[in-house]
Amino acid sequence: MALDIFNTRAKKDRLEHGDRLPPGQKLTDGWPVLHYGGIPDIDLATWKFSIVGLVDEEVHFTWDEFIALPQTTLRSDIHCVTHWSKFDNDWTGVHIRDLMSHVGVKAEAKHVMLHSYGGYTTNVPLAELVDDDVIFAHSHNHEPLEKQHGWPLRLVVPKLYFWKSPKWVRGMVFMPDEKPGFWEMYGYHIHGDPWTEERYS
Ligand SMILES: Nc1nc2c(c(=O)[nH]1)N[C@H]1C(S)=C(S)[C@@H](COP(=O)(O)O)O[C@H]1N2
Ligand SMILES: [Mo]
Repeated sequence: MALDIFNTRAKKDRLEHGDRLPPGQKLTDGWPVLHYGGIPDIDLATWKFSIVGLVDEEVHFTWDEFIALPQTTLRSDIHCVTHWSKFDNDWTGVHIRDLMSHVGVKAEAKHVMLHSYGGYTTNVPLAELVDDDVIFAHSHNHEPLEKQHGWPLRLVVPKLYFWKSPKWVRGMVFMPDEKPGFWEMYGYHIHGDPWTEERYS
């Protein structure tokens, strides 16, 4: 009876971590692999990262150029729309602000479409992308990313559901308006805030 409240892992996790675990989430010990389609073949020798759209000048990085940018490690929690969360992930790579110092963004730009090798896309508001907690990561918990988790580079936007953190990321397009990416076109929420459960629309 009194223990009924412990009858699901989600309720128990929420009691123990309520301030840190968004509603409807439960903690996972491992790290699930989730993506649509196959793992793209990527060659660092031809890898390119492109910044286009509403920018003063397009910017392109080779792998060597990208990896020469200042390196940062940030710790954050993962919240996946399929109800698992994973605390305390150390991501190492290039902070969004260190990348954006190389980009002149036009005043009309308000949203960004992230593009990945393999064709995946996802949209993020500019103000939530260029923010303290956002990093382009090549390593997780001090080990290079495994292919299945986005090697050589993935974006991490921890304040949004994890589908907004594209693996195998290859560039971004600055846009005036909010436009849906891949999952957003198939019914996922256009914004994806885990704290207000913006899961599906
Ligand atoms: N390129 C790409 N990135 C992607 C996806 C995808 O299908 N393709 N899936 C997203 C979804 S729905 C989730 S939950 C996370 C899963 O990341 P993980 O496999 O490292 O846990 O990646 C996101 N990034
Ligand atoms: Mo997901």
